[in-house]
Amino acid sequence: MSTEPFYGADHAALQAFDPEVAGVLQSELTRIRSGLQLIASENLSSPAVLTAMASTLSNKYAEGYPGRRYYGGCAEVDKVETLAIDRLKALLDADHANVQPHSGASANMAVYGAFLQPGDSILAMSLPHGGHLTHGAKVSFSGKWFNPIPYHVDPTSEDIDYDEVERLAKEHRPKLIVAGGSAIPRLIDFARFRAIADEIGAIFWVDAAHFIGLVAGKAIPSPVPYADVVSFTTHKVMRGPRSGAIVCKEEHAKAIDKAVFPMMQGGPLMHVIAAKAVNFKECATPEYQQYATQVIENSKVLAAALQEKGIRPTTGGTDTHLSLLDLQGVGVTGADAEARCDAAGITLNKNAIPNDPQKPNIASGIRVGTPCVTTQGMGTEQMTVIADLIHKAVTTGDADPEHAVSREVRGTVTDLVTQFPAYPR
Ligand code: DSN
Repeated sequence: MSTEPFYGADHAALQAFDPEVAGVLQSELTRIRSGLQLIASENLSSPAVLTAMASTLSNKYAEGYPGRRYYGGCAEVDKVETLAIDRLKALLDADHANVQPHSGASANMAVYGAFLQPGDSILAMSLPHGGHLTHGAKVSFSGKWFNPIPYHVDPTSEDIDYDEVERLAKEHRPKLIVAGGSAIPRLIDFARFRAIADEIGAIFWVDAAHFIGLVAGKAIPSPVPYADVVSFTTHKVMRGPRSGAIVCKEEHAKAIDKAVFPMMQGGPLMHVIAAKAVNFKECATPEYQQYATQVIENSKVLAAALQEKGIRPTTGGTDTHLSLLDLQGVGVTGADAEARCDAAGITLNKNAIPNDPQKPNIASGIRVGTPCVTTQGMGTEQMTVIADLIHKAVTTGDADPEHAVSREVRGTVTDLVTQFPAYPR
């Protein structure tokens, strides 16, 4: 193989030509390095993944699929897409994979395109109870073009109310049932969903965007044996490029491929597909599997330590990379907590909790995830320190970065990220 460097990621050229944009790239890296990143849906992808994205594959038009493209010159990108498909199928033990979705929302749109007609009903988790915008929210295409029937969490357990799912399924007989969302801390009972879908002859779709990285790392059970189709993003726990993908049963392969292209998308982003191929290779390593297990262990310790301090994790804890924390007990809103943490060098997001009395842009909760800090090498010992810092910032801090508590917490954050750097120099 040639050792000639391929073009891309030429920092000096960018700095010379466009110092304004180069400056933003540099200061974003500084932001990442200098604080704690606890947003559950973010991660720090590897230099190998970033390099594939900063490559000449970005130039290539390749509508179609490997071996059947609408453009010439696709021999090289065919190789990379085939690698990505084969690696993903092996990683998830799936019949069929489509690696072209540009994002999670694009992947989900293709699922609708493959199985539904406008006006069809879907049964999906309510957004304020932990679902996702693309699962029927009124402001999304999914709520405008389809008829969503929302299911909720049980008021006592705060976990999915499976009895309600079954009742609504029998009552409304939706064409499609979706499991998954953006703020579900517990494992999902895929077998129960499958049984409910089978009772009414519905398609069972799992939106695994949040947790597919844990499945890939063999840290939690897989939805693949149960679901007709599984859509996901590749940049959350999975740590790949900012993108999406779909796996499905062989019988749905044609419908999914046609729905991704030409129904919902045009030219695939071949540089991002190359980065997905790199990421899927990373996910198959023992190091990745260790990391996936550690993400959950860290998440459990962080949630338990916050609970001890009076910040209550909904459902009583977590089985995954995220916890959803109810701040009503400490009398602080999600919006204030987010701002106070931000001022103290801790990035997380306000989040509605089930039956939240606040509006979504204020919210009564925060969502906290451990993918980034685990990528940086932090373990359970650091999680108890982070719980102290969150508690201090939330309950006694201020949105002003110059406030004494912001400064004090930021000092400890600096110590942590110095010991466990993001993108070490
Ligand atoms: N915005 C993503 C999240 O934070 O969970 C979901 O699309």
